[in-house]
Amino acid sequence: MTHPDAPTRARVTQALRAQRIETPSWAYANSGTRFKVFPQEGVPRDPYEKIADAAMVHRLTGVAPTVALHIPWDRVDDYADLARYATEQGVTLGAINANVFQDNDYRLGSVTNPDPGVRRKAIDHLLECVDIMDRTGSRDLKLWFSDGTNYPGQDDIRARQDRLAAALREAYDRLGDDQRLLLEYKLFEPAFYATDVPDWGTAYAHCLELGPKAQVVIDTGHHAPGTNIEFIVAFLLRAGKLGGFDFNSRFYADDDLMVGAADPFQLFRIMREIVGGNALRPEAGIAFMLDQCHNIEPKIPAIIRSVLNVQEATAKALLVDADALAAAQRAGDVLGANAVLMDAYHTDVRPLLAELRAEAGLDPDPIAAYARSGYFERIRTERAGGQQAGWGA
Ligand code: LRH
Ligand code: MN
Repeated sequence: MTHPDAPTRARVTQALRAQRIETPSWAYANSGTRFKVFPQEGVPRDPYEKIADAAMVHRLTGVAPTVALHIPWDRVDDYADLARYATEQGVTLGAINANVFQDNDYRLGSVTNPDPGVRRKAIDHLLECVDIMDRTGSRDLKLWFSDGTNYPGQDDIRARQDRLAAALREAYDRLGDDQRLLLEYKLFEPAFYATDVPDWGTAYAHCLELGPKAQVVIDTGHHAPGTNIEFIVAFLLRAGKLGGFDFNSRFYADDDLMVGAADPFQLFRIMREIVGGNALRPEAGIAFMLDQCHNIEPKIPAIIRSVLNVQEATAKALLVDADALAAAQRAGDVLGANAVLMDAYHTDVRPLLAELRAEAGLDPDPIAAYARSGYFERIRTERAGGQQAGWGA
């Protein structure tokens, strides 16, 4: 499809203008692998500087108005002041990510730990995160548990599920009316035998048990190779249990690379299910978040590139001729139906997105605009001293 007709262009551009992508505070900070964390110049030293960088991404892209926080990496004395600062910068604070995967006490698990004292400590952290949400005005409590075992027999799989369910119940019951609990699953790592929330089915079952304010987060790097993620998207959307995404991409495991970098066709297929399920609009309540680590590449340009990758996949998904697709599917026209999808996928949507940015008063090329802005040179100088932020692992 070379140039969409006027009605199609109007429908597509209206949807793209309403798109909202949340960037993660930790992607602006130092990160790495167990082998090495390579520090970079200009990296933020505190949550305020992380928010300033996120605000720069929003100023250049126009579609990244919220920043996810991670506790304790983003712990501050005054969360209301942090929220005020974010607003001043033109963004707001998004999901609050709990962290029960870095304390020595959690060697054998956090909320699933055999020791009730350790479980209590972990649950109290989840409750503290809801207190923080009350002060930041955040809607989502995002929970990922590294909990699991490394050897068969190490612990009782069913007993750990009972402990997990009890902890989730306590956190869920603490939520306010407009707050949600988003449960993230991951196949393995750091546990290498059994992870307590390993897949979408386990997360879905726990969210069903909890209630309407509990939904599943799909981290695109958390599946076994070959997993059809768009099937999971379609299934959870249909069930009203898809709360959001942690977007990134991978060639092998949880590589946390830029979304769309390793498999842009997969991202297109995922966004196709979102568009097909009429779930792109903000009112549908899906949190489109990035969860990435820029271990060797410059962080802010990488996040801008990632936002653009999501926009491009979304634009292609919106260009799918839904009527032609439905007709081919009804007719059992296998190749015809696939061709309709591929036609949209092979459409170069970059000119359309560049026009959209220009219409919004933004530079058509945010990456070039960032390079010309002098922002990096400024933060490199301003942030020369002090302790750079990171995962503290
Ligand atoms: C776990 C995970 C989770 C976060 C962390 C930063 O791999 O995807 O979403 O808490 O990364
Ligand atoms: Mn994640």
